[in-house]
Amino acid sequence: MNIVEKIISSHLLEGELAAGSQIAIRIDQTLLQDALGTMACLQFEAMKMERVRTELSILYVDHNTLQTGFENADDHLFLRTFCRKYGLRYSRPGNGICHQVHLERFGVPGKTLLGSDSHTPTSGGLGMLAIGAGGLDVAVAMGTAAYHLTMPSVVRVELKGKLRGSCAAKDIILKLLGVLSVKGGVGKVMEYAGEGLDDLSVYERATIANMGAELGATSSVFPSDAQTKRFLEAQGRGESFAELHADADATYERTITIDLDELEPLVAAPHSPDNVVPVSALRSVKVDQVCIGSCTNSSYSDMMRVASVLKGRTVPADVSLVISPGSKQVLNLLAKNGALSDMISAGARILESACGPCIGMGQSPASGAVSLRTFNRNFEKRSGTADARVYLCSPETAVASALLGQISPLESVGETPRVPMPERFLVDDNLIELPPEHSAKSSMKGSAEGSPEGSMEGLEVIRGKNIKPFPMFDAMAESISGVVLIKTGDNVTTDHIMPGGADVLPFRSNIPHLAKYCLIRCDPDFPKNAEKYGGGFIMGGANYGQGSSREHAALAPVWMGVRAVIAKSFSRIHKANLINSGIIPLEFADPADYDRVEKLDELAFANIRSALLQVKTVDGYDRTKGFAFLLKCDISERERGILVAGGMVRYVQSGKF
Ligand code: MIC
Ligand code: SF4
Repeated sequence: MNIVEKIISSHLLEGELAAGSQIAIRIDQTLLQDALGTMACLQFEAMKMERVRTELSILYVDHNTLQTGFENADDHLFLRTFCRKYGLRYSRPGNGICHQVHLERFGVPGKTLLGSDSHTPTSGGLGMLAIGAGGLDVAVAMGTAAYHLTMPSVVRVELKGKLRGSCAAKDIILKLLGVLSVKGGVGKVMEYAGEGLDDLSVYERATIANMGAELGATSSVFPSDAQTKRFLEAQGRGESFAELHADADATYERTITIDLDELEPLVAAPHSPDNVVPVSALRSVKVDQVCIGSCTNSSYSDMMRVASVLKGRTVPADVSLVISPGSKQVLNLLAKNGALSDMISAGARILESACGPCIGMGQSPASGAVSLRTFNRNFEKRSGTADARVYLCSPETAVASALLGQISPLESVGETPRVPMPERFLVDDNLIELPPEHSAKSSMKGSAEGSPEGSMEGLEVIRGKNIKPFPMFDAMAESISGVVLIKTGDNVTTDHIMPGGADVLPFRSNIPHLAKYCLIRCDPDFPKNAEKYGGGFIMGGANYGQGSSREHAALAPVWMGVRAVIAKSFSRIHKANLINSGIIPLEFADPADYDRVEKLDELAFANIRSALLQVKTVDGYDRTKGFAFLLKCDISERERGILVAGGMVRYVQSGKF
């Protein structure tokens, strides 16, 4: 068996290990972050779940840390009191970015993790099967310790040779993105193997696993080996180590080989992570801003390499360099060993350990500026500046470019060796609050302490003004009709559908407010049209809904009366979010029909409810143009039940999972 099959078979609750079949697996750990967590917590309550039933469930406050009004602080209080009542750990603002902290403090080889953030697979860097999902799926997993998914196929990525010179782990995943594109991983788990792994630390592996999300992959997994053991021991968690390798006769859908000896430093140019070009081709591009951090590249090793390059130098006045270390642990180590002082002296602007500029929470670049970032997404407008040009690269390329004022490889500022991991990290979990029953009986050392039991009655969840109730939607009607409210091209991201940023993110439990921003990045008239026509349909191209796991990209449309999204194809998480929200995901049986149907055409789907329950195809009719067309609805039996019930909350309320 390969590693993925080993982990799935030891967690299998339903189904078989055949790629494409429907399975349910046991979930050991769940992760929520604040931006999606508020809604997930409201859904958990709406589904009348009583307690978390996993080995470990945790909520991190890392996205909404900018407090320009009462909203985010209200959310923090709600989340903290929710965690106390229902049995979750609570990672306070200041403790760091969810994926970085989870890797450091909770990831366990061979275990399963479901997180309400698309970069949850970061913990695959230490041999976990870590999957990103919508908040509703995570809420259900918190209450039942189960998750339903399609058994992915497994692609083996063989790393040959050794990372050299200016190259970094980021260049490995950028290389893969260049080869496979942002659609290339849909329905797959990337499993890494080969001699190149021997020299890759858990942090470097985590950078690669993190950006598997940009491939659209369900997850990315590394073996658990000597590097993993060293990392866990340095974190004071040696007892969590378990060796995990693929069997010699393991089979894969295919193998992709990357020769590390041949690799060169790479950059993803605007506006997509798969728009990959060599640094050498971009050397004349002047940079205005450089941002180092995010859940992809904010580890201790990343920061130390950056600090060692900055030491004794000054960033030129026409470049703004901002650095956000990924966790309290990392920031504290930099403070203790003097590296932070090297950064500050060079002119770097130090931000708190949080998502920050990656999600448009501050540091928006100047108009038309070039911003070079070590992040994982460079979708248009995500930085908060509509005409900024955002490039993605490694910390090595970022720091050299900051010093030289133009895109440059590390070698242009001299020889700088990779920084070894410390023997022992600074371990102190004082910013992780335990639910009351744990604080009484546990020491926080291990990560699997058994399900919390006992009633927490009397503990009050505090709901400030910013916390709005979860909106309920109707069950599916027998027949539906309406107009095509928008027609988009390929690869529309959830950032297009439901933008992030400082002005929108604080309202993540306020769907009516969020609806005003829905799809305006594609068509400013979308909210107006949805209101005018009383809802209708969204028409998308290929890979519709790629990117973030935010289910608000489904909840806002359903609130606006959208009953179906018709696309050439969907991203995995967004498709699940549509179903969980009661929106029908339909695909053109003949992609040529995409060209025939136009914006504002009136479409009718007679007896769609019955059709969905019996067959996998749906008949559509374009009343404006007078032609019939066929659509596919490729979903599982369970998903059909969820859809016709009017979404997951109603489905669970009716006694099903
Ligand atoms: C992102 O990187 O887009 C986010 C913000 O972390 C999202 C989650 C969200 O929308 O809250 C993600 O990646 O899933
Ligand atoms: Fe946060 Fe950015 Fe990572 Fe999303 S991608 S979790 S916004 S750091």
